[in-house]
Amino acid sequence: MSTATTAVSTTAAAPADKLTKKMLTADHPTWCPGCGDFAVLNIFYRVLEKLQYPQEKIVCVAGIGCSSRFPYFMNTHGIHFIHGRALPLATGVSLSRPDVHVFVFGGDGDGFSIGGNHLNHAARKNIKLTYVIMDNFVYGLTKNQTSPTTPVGRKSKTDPTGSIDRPINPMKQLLATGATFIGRTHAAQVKHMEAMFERAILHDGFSVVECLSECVMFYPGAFDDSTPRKGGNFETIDETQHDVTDDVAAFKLADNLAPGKFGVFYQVKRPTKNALEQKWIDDTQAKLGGASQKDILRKRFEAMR
Ligand SMILES: Cc1ncc(C[n+]2csc(CCOP(=O)(O)OP(=O)(O)O)c2C)c(N)n1
Ligand code: SF4
Ligand SMILES: [Mg+2]
Repeated sequence: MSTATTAVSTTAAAPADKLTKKMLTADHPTWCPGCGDFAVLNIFYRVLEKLQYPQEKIVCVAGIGCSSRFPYFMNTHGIHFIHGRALPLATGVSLSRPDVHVFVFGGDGDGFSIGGNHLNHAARKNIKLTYVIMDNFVYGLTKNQTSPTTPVGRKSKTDPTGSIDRPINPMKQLLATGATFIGRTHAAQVKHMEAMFERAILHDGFSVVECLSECVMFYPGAFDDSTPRKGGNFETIDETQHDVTDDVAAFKLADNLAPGKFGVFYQVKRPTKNALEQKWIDDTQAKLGGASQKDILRKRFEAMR
């Protein structure tokens, strides 16, 4: 696992080993006891154990935040990067290394606030990666500021009299980006979370899952209305009634966000930038009699002098 910002680790098991949770586990997570992020980590281990990707072919990238500490807890390649900048870095990894599986983790602030612009572009380009947004409706790491998903009226350090800004609607925002797989789940609903992660990972394109994950330290009870054991209602999308390829229907589904629906809002097939770019490289190389990528680049730079 990564031990320093921007360092990529190389600890990997022999490819023949069966991938287990023990092998995937790195540092002891430093989250507060009861933080929803623990369940996200555990389910991610479980899905990777099921998929059995070679350990050295897994890359976890994150920005900054409590949720963004994720790569430290994974014994895979990992990069803890700049706040809001995980996606551009992960884009580069995904495009340059077609052999690896790229995962991005972060919070609502990292993804929808400072990183919002990058989210648009990674999604519209349909970069092959899976992005899990651990949404706790607050900035946790910096100890309780209003985030883009904080409900109106909620008091925080930056809004001592209550937030006056309308929060974003994550599902509508994600639909507008052009992401080709959009799901929503809840850290307290582990079976559902597992199914969402697995479907997202198996999607060939930019897959993103918003996962409600309670910050027990600064926003306890934020998701009680969607937690049955606390009297809430966890309502899942019935895919016999909802056509996941219909973006207008997905927008309508996203109207109810308190507590909202859970499941796959949208999924379509569209060529990834990875595939399109590879074709362009292959065609160019064929046209230039099998020249190497390095030679093609060198020639291009010479022509620009
Ligand atoms: C460029 C930059 N701006 C601001 C910060 C301070 N900062 C660190 S994490 C964070 C927000 C974290 O909130 P979120 O992404 O929701 O993650 P959480 O801690 O809630 O999991 C902020 C504002 C920073 N590290 N870098
Ligand atoms: S501050 Fe909140 S989000 Fe951060 S580790 Fe603690 S409970 Fe989790
Ligand atoms: Mg947050």
